[in-house]
Amino acid sequence: MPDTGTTASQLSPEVREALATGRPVVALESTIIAHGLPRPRNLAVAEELEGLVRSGGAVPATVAVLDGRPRVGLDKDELARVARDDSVRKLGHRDLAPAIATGASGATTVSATAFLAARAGIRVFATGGLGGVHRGWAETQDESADLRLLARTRITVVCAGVKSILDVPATLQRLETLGVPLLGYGTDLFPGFYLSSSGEPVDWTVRTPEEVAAVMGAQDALGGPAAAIVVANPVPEADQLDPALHDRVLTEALAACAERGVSGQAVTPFLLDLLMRRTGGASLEANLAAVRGNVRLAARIAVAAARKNGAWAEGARTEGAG
Ligand code: PSU
Ligand code: MN
Repeated sequence: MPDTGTTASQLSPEVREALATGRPVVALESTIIAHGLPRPRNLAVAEELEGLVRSGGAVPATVAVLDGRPRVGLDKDELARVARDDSVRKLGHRDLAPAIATGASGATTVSATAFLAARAGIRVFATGGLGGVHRGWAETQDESADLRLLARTRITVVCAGVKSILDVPATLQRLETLGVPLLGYGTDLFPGFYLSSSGEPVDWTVRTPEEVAAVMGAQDALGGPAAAIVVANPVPEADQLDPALHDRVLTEALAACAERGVSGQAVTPFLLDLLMRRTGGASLEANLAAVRGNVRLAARIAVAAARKNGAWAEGARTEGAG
């Protein structure tokens, strides 16, 4: 292969084969595994999420950087390493080059995962909640790199909105300013991550995976600069965190964060962990319910998009190498 001056990601054989034959693939991020969920449950969840993609008829591609090499699709041992190894860092898009150059290992956030997945040719990506504009932005200027990266990356991201620890209206405004299409899935209210609704309206509502695939097709046909499509899929009401408990504990957690001077990359993991402990684990269950729903929906969207592209016929489907 000619040296183009770029570091190619290493695709797992199964993901490579699926992409070459037009089979549906769903990218999964690894920061939620390494830094967003408690051990040892995180590994069980990582495996469960890959299983949900498979039962939806798609191939899972968990993304991470291992020993300085971007990886798209991990085997069982590699997934376990991401879940258990203390030296696994948190890598946003801007951290990729330093991690590669120094041979570091890290879990990828939404920004780094979307970048690597899109570059590998993957069209659909599932996560829990996007990063966004933090409360108190006027003092800290803390806005997740997720937003700007999604504004220039062609990938469809299925999420339960943005994390409710954020300033949700400000984040919605940023998505509008940055030109990122936003679709409510089965709802005209923007989901609230742990909660089914944030109370904020969305302009566009879709109700089936085929409708999402149609938006993807229209965006492709339109051309122009690449942008993501955000599909905001609410956690079912039965699985949401009790809203009163959510509001009370979140206020406490935000105060603790400010008091201890937590900043930068540490803010999101700190808040998610404190919420989990202060809700007796209830926020974790709501988070997991949201992620599971997003992963299932992402698989259905990937299948609908692959069908639409016609390159993939279920009848001709071969079982992958994994
Ligand atoms: N969704 C979850 N849990 C998480 C995250 C998303 O349910 O831990 C992660 C994602 O990787 C997202 C990151 O990109 O949190 C945002 O971190 P920050 O605010 O530092 O950009
Ligand atoms: Mn941040």
